Amino acid sequence: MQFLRKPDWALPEREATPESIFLDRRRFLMGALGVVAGGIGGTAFAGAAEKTSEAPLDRTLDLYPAKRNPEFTLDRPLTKESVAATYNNFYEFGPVKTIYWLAQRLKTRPWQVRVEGLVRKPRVFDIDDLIRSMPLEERLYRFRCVEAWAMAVPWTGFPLSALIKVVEPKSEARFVKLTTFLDRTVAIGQLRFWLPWPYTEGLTMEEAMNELTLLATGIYGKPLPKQHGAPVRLVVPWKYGFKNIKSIVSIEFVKDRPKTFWEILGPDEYGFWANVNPEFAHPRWSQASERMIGTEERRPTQIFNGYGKWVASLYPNLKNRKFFV
Ligand SMILES: Nc1nc2c(c(=O)[nH]1)N[C@H]1C(S)=C(S)[C@@H](COP(=O)(O)O)O[C@H]1N2
Ligand SMILES: [Mo]
Repeated sequence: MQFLRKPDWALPEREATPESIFLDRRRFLMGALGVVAGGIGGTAFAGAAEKTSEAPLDRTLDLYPAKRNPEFTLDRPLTKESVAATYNNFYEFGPVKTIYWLAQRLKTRPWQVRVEGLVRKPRVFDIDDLIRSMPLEERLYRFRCVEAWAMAVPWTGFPLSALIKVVEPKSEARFVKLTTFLDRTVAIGQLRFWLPWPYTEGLTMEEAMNELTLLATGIYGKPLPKQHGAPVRLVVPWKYGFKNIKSIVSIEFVKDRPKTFWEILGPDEYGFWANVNPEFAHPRWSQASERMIGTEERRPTQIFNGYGKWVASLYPNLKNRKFFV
């Protein structure tokens, strides 16, 4: 209960894990009992779970590594694969960074993604059929969590726009709402019943159609490990990390702006827009710089995480605070 004894600013950044402290403070306020993470049969990091089960195989293995798109280059070294794979946020499996072993409980085959709502051609895709029908490529992207840690990784995926074209949105569709799986028997974090499961996120149609917006199915030239959000997760590199929703089961086209998991919990801290901006401090910490995981190097944070060339035109008024919360 460190968060009751010390104010946040007194905690070293690595212990602070601000998003989880926020959740725990809320839990405290609501007077509920915490569910203690751990102890429930997680398997080894390598994902041994599949060995003994009847789960069908991933039918996409031959697609990796995909060809790298040279348009996207980095200004810093890649984060080490093992560092990125063992320092994660995936609250379905608990509010700490070391959930990779618990995430191995997730079964990612068979897996379906519903694409529905205000579209002419709604579809339910088998994940392997979906991935095989899309143009896979590798992109090196920076990634910036709202907690001020950062990484640089090679994602494999396809533009969300390619999928959007297949289902033909109607003109009334103004937002895209994305939803993560819900299964309390697998995801022990979802036993924290006072949180607004399933995890949801949203984008405007323009953001969803932007060339940077990826549905990632792989990382480091291989299919996504479960802790990174297998079998398919969103990657929007100009926004804070929490927008990058993992393990997606539904993509819905809607008229009204969806309320998202973090916006429900803390609208002043983790809002809908969440574009990276070093000049707009989080209510509880500065966003001026970031810490690269693995090397601990500190770097100045860039507006739109350095992706303004692709997205600045979506947000013409940079003084408008709302775009950065
Ligand atoms: N479903 C789901 N998606 C999620 C989260 C989560 O808790 N659940 N955490 C988000 C946050 S806060 C971050 S920083 C990134 C972390 O992605 P990584 O663990 O692959 O680095 O995932 C995002 N997507
Ligand atoms: Mo995050």
